[in-house]
Amino acid sequence: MKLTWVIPTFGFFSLLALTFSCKPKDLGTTISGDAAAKVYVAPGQKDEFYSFVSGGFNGQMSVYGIPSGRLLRIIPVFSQFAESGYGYSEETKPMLNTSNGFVPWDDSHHIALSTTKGEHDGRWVFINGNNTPRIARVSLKTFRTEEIIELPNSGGNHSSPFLTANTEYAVAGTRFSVPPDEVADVPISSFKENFKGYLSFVKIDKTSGRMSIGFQLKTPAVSFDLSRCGRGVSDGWFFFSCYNTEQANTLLEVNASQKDKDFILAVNWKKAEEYLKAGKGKKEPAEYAHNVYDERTHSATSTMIKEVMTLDPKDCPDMLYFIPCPKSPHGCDVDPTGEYIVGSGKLAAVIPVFSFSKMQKAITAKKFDGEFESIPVLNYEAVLHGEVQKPGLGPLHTEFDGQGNAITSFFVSSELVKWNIEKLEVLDRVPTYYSVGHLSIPGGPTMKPHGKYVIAYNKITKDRYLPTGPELAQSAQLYSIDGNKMQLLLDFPTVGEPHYAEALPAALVEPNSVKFFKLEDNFHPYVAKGEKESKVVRKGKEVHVYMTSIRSHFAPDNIEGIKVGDEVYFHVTNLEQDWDVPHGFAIRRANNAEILIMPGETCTLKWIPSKAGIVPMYCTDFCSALHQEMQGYVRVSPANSNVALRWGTGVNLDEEAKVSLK
Ligand code: RUQ
Ligand code: CUA
Repeated sequence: MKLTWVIPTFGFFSLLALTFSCKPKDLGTTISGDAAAKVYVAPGQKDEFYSFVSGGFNGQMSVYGIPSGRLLRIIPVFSQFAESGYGYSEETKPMLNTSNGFVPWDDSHHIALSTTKGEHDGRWVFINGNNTPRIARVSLKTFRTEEIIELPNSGGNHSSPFLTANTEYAVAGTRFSVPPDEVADVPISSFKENFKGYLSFVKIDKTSGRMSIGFQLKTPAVSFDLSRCGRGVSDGWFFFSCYNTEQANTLLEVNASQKDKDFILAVNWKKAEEYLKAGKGKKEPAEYAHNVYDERTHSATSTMIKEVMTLDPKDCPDMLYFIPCPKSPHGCDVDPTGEYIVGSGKLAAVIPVFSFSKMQKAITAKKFDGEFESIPVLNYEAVLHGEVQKPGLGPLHTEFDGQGNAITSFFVSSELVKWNIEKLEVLDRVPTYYSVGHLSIPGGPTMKPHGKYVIAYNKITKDRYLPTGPELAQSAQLYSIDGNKMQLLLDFPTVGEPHYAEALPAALVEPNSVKFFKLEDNFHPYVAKGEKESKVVRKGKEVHVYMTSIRSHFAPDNIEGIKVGDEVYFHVTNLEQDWDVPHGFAIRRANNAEILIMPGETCTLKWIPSKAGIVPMYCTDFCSALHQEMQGYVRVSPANSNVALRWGTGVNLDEEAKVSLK
C-alpha cells in the first residue's frame, strides 16, 4: 500500500475545511414556481410516503410524511420519552436495561426497513444504539419499539444495523475496535495485539421478528463505519467500509488519515453460516441484555445472556477479503442490481465503484496484493469498475434512483451529485443548505427504489430558519428527482440530528396500522377488564391499584388507607375500544413521570407518597368534553396510622366503600 500522502493529506483536509465554507453562495430562496404545488398535501389528504428518520443524539426515531415534510410521530427507542411515558412506566423500563444497568439515553444513527427479496415489506424498522451498542426493532403495526438486543465485544455500534435482502440478519460492525469484553484490562498501547474488530450477525425470526445473536466475526482491529448487504448477483455477501487501517489509538484525525487507501471488507456470510454448521464456531463468555416487549401483556422483560458464538477468520478461509478503497471510506453502498459497490472516501477526490463480478474473478485468479492480518487484500484495479472523477468534496453517502443512477451527498462542498453508475458520468448537481450528511431516496437502498424524491439531511443550518438560541434545528430538504434536473422543493426542520432515514410507500404500512388493543387479548397480570374488576390490594408496603379509565372517570377515583412510604403501583387499564382515545394518568408528588395509556392497554405508574395529605390525580390527555372532570383523590395517612384501605367511584366511602380484607 502506498504511503504517499502522509503529511500533505492532513493539510489537504484542513485546507478543505478552510476554503469551503459549508454555505453555498446563492441562498436557495428562489425556487421554481411549481415547487409548492409539488409538496402541497391538501388538508384531509395524506402523504404518499412514510419517512423514518433517525433522531441522532436523541436516541429516538421520528416519522414524517413525504412530500409534505409533516412530523407525524416520534417513536422512543433508546431514550426515555415523556410524551408517552416510555422508559418511565414499569412496563417499558426493562426496554432500557443493559449489561450496564438502566441507560436512559443513547445516540442513534441508522434506520433499516425490513425487506423481502430485497424490497420493502412494511413490517419492521430497525435502528442502532451507538454508545451502548444495541439494535432495536420497531413494529410498523404499532409504531412501538418491540425489542432491543445488546451487542457484546463492541464499542460504538456505528456500522449498524444493515439487513440482508430477506431480513435474515441485521449486521453490526464495531466502530471502535476494543479488546474482547473478557480481556478488558490491557494497556491502550497494546492496540495491535489485543484489540479486535467485531461484526455481529443478529438473526431475525421470519415470522415474529425476534432477534438473537447468530454469531460474531472476530476481525482485525479497524474502525467499521458503514455497510450494505449484497443482493441479486451479490446475494450472500456483505460489504463494510473500514477506516483507521493504520490502527492508531490516538489523534485519529491525523494518525488514521495516513494511508492512501483503507478498505472495504467483503464478507461471504453464507460461507460463515457453513463454517458455523461445520462446528467452527466457539462459544465465548459474554454478557448482554435482550429486551422484549410483549404486546399480549403490554409489558417488557429483560434477560441477561451469558455467552456468544464467535467465528475466527483464521479457522475459516475464503470468507473475508479486503478491497482497497481511497481514503477513509464512510458510506459503502450497493446498487439495486447488487453488481456495484460504491465506496465514499470522505477524504478522497474520486468515488470508486467496485464490480462484484470482477471481484469474484479476482478471487478465483488470486489477484491479491498481499494480506492484512492474514486476510487477502484484492488488487484495486482488478476489482474496480471505475472511478467517478471530480464528483465533489467529501463524499459521504450514496442512494440509488432505480433508473441506473446514483446520488451522492457531499459534506464539504454541500451538494447532492447525480451520476450514472455504468458510465460513471456526473449528470447533475444541486446545492444543499448547508452541510449534508445522509440522503434518502424512498426505497433507495433496496432492489426496487420507489424514486421520485431525494431528501438531504443537513447539519449546520445557520440562517435557514428563525433563530432559536445557540442551537438551531437541523434541516431536511426535499428535491424532486423525476425530471432531468434535481429540483429543490421544500425545507423542513427535523427533530434531533437526522442521520440516516428511509422512506417507503404509505400503502405498505397504512392498512396494517393497529387502531387499538383488544381488551379480551390483554394478558397484563394487573389488568382490570371492567370497572367491576377494579380494586386495591395491599401486600405489606406494596399497594396495587387495579384502576380503569373510560370517558370521563377513573375507577376507583377515591382511595383511602395509603400510608407514607408505601410503594403504590397504579395499574391503569384504558377500557376504551375505539381509535385514538388515550387516557393519561398523573398524580401529584410522583417523582417518576406520568403515563399515557392506549385503548385496551394497561400501564403502570410507580408512586411512593412522601407526605400525609390529600393527593389529587387526573387524566392528562384531553379525552372528552368532560376531560377536566376526569380526576380523583388519594388520602395518604402517616406511616403508623390505621386508616382502613377503602376505595370507590361515585360512592361515599364512609357509607358504601369497598374495603380490602388484607
Ligand atoms: S453517519 S452523516 Cu452515522 Cu454518515 Cu450520519
Ligand atoms: Cu381521560 Cu382526559
